[in-house]
Amino acid sequence: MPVEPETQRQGFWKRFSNSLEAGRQAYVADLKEVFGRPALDAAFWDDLEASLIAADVGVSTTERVVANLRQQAAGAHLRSPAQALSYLKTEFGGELASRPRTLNLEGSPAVLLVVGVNGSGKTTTIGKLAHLLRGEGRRPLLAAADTYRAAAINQLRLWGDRAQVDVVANQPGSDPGAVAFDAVQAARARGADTVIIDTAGRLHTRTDLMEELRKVRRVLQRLDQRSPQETLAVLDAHIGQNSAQQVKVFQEAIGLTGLAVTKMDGSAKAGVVLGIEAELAVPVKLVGIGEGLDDLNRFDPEQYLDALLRMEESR
Ligand SMILES: Nc1nc2c(ncn2[C@@H]2O[C@H](COP(=O)(O)OP(=O)(O)OP(=O)(O)O)[C@@H](O)[C@H]2O)c(=O)[nH]1
Ligand SMILES: [Mg+2]
Repeated sequence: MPVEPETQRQGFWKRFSNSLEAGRQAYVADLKEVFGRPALDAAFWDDLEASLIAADVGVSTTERVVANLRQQAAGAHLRSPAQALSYLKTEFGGELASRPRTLNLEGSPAVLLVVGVNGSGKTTTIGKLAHLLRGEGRRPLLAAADTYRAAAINQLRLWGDRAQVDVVANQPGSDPGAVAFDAVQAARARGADTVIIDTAGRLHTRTDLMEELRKVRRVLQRLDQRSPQETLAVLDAHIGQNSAQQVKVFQEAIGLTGLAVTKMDGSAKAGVVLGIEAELAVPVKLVGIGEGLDDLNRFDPEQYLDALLRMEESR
């Protein structure tokens, strides 16, 4: 059967885009090579800037830090690419350290509301987070407030089994606010100290979705003024800087206390953390690097920068 011209074009551009992505990854890997060079010449500055942009640090953040570095070099404070690397780490490190990123778990129970667009990794992050917190001696309980699809409820139940935590759920189509309410009451009755609430993420019903999230928040606040202790937006690292727009929508609608960046494994856009934090001033609190129980951790600026800048002492 002959291939439709339209399909053929799409196939080509898809492959084109994939090949750019592969090229990007190879290029970012060269950051180490750039810092290993002998001199701070024009090629060094060009390649440093291009590598940071390719890693999705963001154009304005990249331009700002590279301009600072060049100023240091002009003033002879900085003489080699190796020194540039430690300056850069100090500069980024200072910015990351200025934002509080400890998870607020003070409440009985502490309530964590997890939001984000479709497929960003909310449910998976919640399962992994329950496991992480349990490992720290806490007693989490999950709330299946993504009630749009039966599959969503079942997926959360599966994670509940894996992480060995209870899941409070209702029928598909039921009111998400009611599920959140039930979960907090159940946590109090059962002595669970943390409630993690899964929510729906479909952007095509955006207005409804935001209204629904506001409603869930109102229900929680009626139970406890300080709740939810955390409202976390989950972002897919592959989407990179473009997810800043998504974050803004959630930030404006319900307010955010932190971000969880998922799928950092195999993403060429690991620099996204720096650009998004600089632009939106919402701290990244969690990072996900896979689909296994242990593939989530609290964000650690030091380890992150070592990995991103490919520092020699990277652990
Ligand atoms: N490689 C990788 N895959 C991940 C990670 N986190 C989530 N995923 C995968 O991404 C897909 C979507 O994850 P979900 O947790 O279902 O995302 P969601 O935001 O709950 O999706 P909806 O409920 O449909 O809005 C699944 O196939 C997950 O296994 C991660 O850190 N790394
Ligand atoms: Mg989900």
